[in-house]
Amino acid sequence: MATALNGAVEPVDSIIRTVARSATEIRQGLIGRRSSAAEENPSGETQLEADVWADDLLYDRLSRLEGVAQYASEEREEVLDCGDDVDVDDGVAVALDPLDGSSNLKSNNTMGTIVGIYDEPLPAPGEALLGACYVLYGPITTMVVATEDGVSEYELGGGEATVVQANVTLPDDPVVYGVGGRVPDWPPAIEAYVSRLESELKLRYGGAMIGDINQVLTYGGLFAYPTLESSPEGKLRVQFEGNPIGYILERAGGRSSDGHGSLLAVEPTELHQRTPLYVGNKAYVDLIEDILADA
Ligand code: AHM
Ligand code: MG
Repeated sequence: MATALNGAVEPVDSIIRTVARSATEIRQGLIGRRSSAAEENPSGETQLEADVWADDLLYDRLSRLEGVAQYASEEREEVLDCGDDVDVDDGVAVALDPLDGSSNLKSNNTMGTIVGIYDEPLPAPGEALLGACYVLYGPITTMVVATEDGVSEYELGGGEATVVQANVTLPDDPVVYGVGGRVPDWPPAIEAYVSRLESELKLRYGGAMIGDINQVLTYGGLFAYPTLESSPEGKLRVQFEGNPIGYILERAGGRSSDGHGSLLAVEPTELHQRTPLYVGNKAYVDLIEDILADA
């Protein structure tokens, strides 16, 4: 039997392995699926054919796995119950962003898949995560997996996940930053924060959080999609984006915040709830909390 990825126990290991296998297929299936679907997702964003297709594929694979009790995604209104005999209290719930940053598909740029595995019914706080992972569809396909044991990076190919780095930790000497939203929409506190970031770090912003997060994990630094004048809750969603990414960055030795405390401590009341998000090296996450506390 194969060794568990990053020490994950069942059903977390099966879920992560299934995502890894599906990723190669998803990458291939993006060809010809770059146009808009007729629908909007529950956050009011236009879906691409690829968003809907990847969501269906992952639902099909993950909902069959033993121990998976619930499936939810950024592309569906409601939580789906899986199987007839899996009690939500006994099984796990998976929450996915099937194609994060899919607006990058038109210009053929980086995208990702994000997965959070919770041991509580959805919507659930990040503190209920048993593990999380993301796939990065870059020049090569990689996967970053976090469990209680820490964080590992894998290369995906030929149906195999090959470890390229075990014990991934954020570099101590941060290099890059990326902050979402338009400058005229940034509250004064965010403008002040970004001024500090740009005086000390190098800008890397690609329009897909997973690409930018992988830059932060590789070089150290800070990624934020902050509170905006037009949207105080920012853009990103707690269940599908904030919690899994916060969990991964915290397990890698960094911090996550909604501007006031760890993302993992947010108690969600709605499945598609949004949150401002600040993740990366501790000093820069502490800094935004200090600036917002004084604002
Ligand atoms: P999506 O999940 O619908 O693709 O939206 C999330 C994405 C993030 O990956 C990225 O950080 C952000 O939206 C980019 O937004 P913007 O186009 O405002 O820069
Ligand atoms: Mg997303």
